[in-house]
Amino acid sequence: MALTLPPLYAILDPEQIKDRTIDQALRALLDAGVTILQLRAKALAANEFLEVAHAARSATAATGCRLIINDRVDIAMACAADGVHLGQDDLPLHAGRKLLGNKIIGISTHDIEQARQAERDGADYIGFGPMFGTQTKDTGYSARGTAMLKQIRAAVKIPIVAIGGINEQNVSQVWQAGADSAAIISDILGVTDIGGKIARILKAGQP
Ligand code: TZP
Ligand code: MG
Repeated sequence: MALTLPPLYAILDPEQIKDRTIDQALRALLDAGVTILQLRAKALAANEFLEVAHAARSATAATGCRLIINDRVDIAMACAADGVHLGQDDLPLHAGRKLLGNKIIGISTHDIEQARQAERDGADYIGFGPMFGTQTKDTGYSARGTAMLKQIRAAVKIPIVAIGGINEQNVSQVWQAGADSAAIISDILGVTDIGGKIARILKAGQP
C-alpha cells in the first residue's frame, strides 16, 4: 500500500540533543505528537545503537509513532522498526528489500536521476536535499533549492521528504514546492521548548 507521510518527519540524532538525554529528547518529540521518527546515530557502536533503538521502539509503539532507522538494516530488523532510511552509499535498496520485505524503505537522493532510480527500484519514499545550507551534515552537495524540489516532485510519484537546513522560517517553502514532509534536525533539537517549536512549525502551513 502506498505510503502517506505527515508534514513533519522528525529525526532524533544523539549528536544534536545538547544537554538533554536521549530519552528526554525522545519523550519531547513524542509528547509533541510526532508520528514518524527517524533514529540517526552515526557515532554509536552497534550495541549502543541497538539499545537506543529498543528504547525508541517501545516509546514509539506506545504512541503509535512509526520508527525508521538510519543506515542500518540489521538494527532496524533487530528492534522491529517500521523501516530503514538508506543513503546512496549504504546497502542498496534491493538488498534492503530482501531483508526487510514490505517494511518502509526510504532512500536519500540529491538529483532527479537518483530520485527516479529510487522510485524504479521500489523505494517507499525519497529524501531529497540538502534543501538549504545545513551545518548538521556535510553532504558534499550544494543547496538544491525549491526550484529543483519542484522538478523532483514532477518526476516521481512516491512521497518526498525534504531535508537539509529546513527550519520554522523556511519550512512552508518546501511544502509549497511539493514536499510531502519536511525533515528538521537542528531547528527542533537545538531549542529549549521542542513542543512549542514543533507546534509553530506545523502551524507554518500544510503541504
Ligand atoms: N541529510 C541531508 S542534510 C541532513 C541529512 C541527515 C541534515 C539535516 O539537518 P538540519 O539540522 O535539519 O539541517
Ligand atoms: Mg546513510
